[in-house]
Amino acid sequence: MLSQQTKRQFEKEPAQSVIDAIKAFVDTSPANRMPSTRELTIFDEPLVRFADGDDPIFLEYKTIIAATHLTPREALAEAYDKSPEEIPERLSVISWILPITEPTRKSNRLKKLGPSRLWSHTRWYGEQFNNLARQHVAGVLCGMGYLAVAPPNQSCFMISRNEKGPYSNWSERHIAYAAGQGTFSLSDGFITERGIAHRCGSVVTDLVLPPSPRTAEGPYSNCLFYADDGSCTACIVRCPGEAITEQGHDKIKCPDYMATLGYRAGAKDYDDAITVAGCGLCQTKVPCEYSIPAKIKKIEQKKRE
Ligand code: B12
Ligand code: SF4
Ligand code: SF4
Repeated sequence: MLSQQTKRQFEKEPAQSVIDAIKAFVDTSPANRMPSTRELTIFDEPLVRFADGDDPIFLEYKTIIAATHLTPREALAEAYDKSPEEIPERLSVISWILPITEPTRKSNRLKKLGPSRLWSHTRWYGEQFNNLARQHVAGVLCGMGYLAVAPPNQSCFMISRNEKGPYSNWSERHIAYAAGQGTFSLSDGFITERGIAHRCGSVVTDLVLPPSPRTAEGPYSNCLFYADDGSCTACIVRCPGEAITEQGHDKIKCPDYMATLGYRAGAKDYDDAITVAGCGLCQTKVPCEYSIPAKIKKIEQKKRE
């Protein structure tokens, strides 16, 4: 139950209240703790931004990703068993980025064949926390009387496969792109102000929130390979599965390599409960791990001029 004071604050400053609610959850939830070492958190303070639910980019995703990719309106309609036309006129999408903490990044940087124990725990327990965050954010909004849904937590969420590899009907990196959180990259990873080593989440609601500006020049402009004429290929060298080349990320080789990890990296590194260990070597010990390298390079160039 939300207190009257929380409700009043929410009505007065909806955007700030949503940001505060997500940050407070990340800060205080016991689920954002490494089960192996409770003193370590899994994620740092999140980045929170908003997209207009009817931004035309969501229709473009039906061509860029697949015809099955849901628009925010379709996702909300599915959840409430309504037709998209019955859904209120204005919708917003909340996108958050959960930066992975330093001890986990540091441990993964040392790895060459498969993820560190902390990274695999971030993939497994961190995603369980992310699911709770999705439920929490949707729950707070519903508690305020708004419609709200986290599509990945719904039965309509699907992961399919085509000749390029797996893809979903709600891609949270594409949602983050729509909300101006950053851009894609040579490795496919999503580069934000806090770098590429993160997980992301999202909720659709009919609470009207101000869309965050999308300032990136294009869908790959934060990556040095595209922004600086191929000057960086660090993720190609870093990938033990030979899944990244100058042509991009191979979504068949990558999961095939990850499937062999128990054997290559030593199953003892991961808990028995973990069935997906992840990998993410391409997200650590690379110039985009912490920040937007293309932006830093531009600043350095300006200083020299
Ligand atoms: C299926 C899946 C996979 C598959 C396929 C990945 C992929 N590239 O799609 C496999 C098994 C390979 C995989 C691996 C990993 N995954 Co994964 N995976 C997903 C999942 C469930 C769906 C992704 C999806 O729908 N992709 C759709 C396809 C089309 O996306 P895409 O190929 O990247 O898109 C390209 C084109 O669209 C292109 N593009 C072309 N034209 C245009 C034009 C415009 C305007 C735009 C915007 C884009 C665009 O841009 C993209 C990049 O090239 C998401 C969770 C979710 N619901 O989103 C997590 C997710 C993508 N995975 C994640 C992670 C962390 C990983 C791993 C690091 C494993 C780990 N945890 O250790 C690796 C990293 C692999 C890599 N180099 O990216 C994170 C990504 C966070 C980040 N930092 O980028 C996600 C978002 C999970 C989460 N909720 O945080 N994953
Ligand atoms: S390591 Fe370099 S090329 Fe690879 S994604 Fe990061 S910036 Fe782009
Ligand atoms: S592309 Fe896949 S196999 Fe290669 S480093 Fe990244 S997560 Fe690992």
